[in-house]
Amino acid sequence: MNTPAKLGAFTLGLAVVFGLALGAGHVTGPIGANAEETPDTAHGGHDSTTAAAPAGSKPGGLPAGLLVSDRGYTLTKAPAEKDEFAFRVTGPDGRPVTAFDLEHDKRMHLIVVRRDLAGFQHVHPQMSDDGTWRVASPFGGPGTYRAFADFKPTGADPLVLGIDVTQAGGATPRPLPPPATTAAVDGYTLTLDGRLESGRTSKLTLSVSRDGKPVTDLQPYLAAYGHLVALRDGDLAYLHVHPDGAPGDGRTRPGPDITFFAEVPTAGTYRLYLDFQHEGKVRTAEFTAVAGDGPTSERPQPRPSKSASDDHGSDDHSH
Ligand SMILES: [Cu+2]
Repeated sequence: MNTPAKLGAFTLGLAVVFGLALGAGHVTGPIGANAEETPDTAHGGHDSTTAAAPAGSKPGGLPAGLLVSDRGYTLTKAPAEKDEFAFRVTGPDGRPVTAFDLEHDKRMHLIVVRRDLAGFQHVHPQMSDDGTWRVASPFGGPGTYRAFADFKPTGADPLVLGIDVTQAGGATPRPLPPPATTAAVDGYTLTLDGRLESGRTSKLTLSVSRDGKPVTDLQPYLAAYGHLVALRDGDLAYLHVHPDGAPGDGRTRPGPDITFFAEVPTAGTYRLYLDFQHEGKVRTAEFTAVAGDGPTSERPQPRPSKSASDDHGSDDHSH
C-alpha cells in the first residue's frame, strides 16, 4: 500500500474507532467520553458520522496524548517546590484555564509514565485559583517521563495533552516485559482474556483473584470498577478505556471480571495499566499486549503495480 493510501486507511480506521466510542459509550480516548454518561447528553451535537474531531484526537486522526498543544490548549510546566510537580493549561487566549468540568469525579487526571513504560502513576492534582495544578512528585526516579493531562475545559472538547519531564540522574532503561495474560500485584492475580486488534473493537476481560479465589467485592474507583490506560510502545500514544457497565447500573458486578471494549489505532505493542480498588486501596496491574492487524488487512488494497518499491511497513511485508 502506498503511503497516502495507508494514511487514508489509518484515518478512516480512527474515525470508525471514535465513532463507535461515542455512539456506543465505549471509550477510546480521554476520560471525558465515558461509559457512564448517556451518549446523547454527554455528546449532544457530536455526530460521529461527521468530520468533527473525535474526542481526544486531532483532526486528521492522531491518537491522544502525542501533542503538547492542540486546538488552542497548551500544557506547560510551572515552577514547583521540591518533590512536587506543577503545570498549567493555557487556553486559546493564552491565559491559564481555570474552568474544567468534572470527569470521573475529577477535573484533572494526570497520568505519568517513564518513556520506557515503567513507573506508571495516575494521580489527581489540585488546582489553585490561578490555574496552576500541583501534585506530589509522581516521578519514581531519574529518567525521562511522559506526563499526560486528561481533562475537559468547560465549554470545550475533552483533551489529552502530553509533555516530557526529565528527572536528573542516570536511569537504566527497563526492557519492555514480554506479552503476558497474567499479572501479579500486591498479592492479587489478574488475568487478561481477549485480544487487541487494530481497527476493531476488542472485548477485554480482566479477572481479579487473590489467593486463588475470585474477588467479588471490588470497590468503585472514580465511578468505575476499573480504569484501563493503554500506551503504545514506541510513541506512547494514549488510550483511556472504561469498563462496560458502571457500579449501580443493576447489571455490573463488582468482580471478579471487569469487561472493557477497547480499540487500538494500529497493530503493535501496547502496555496496559489497570487501576482497580479493593479493601480501600487502589492498585495498578500491568500487561504487555500485542495488537494484531485486525480488519485493516482485509480492506481493499490499491493496485499493486507500482507499490512494490515503497510499501515497506505495509501489512504484506512487515514480517
Ligand atoms: Cu484520574
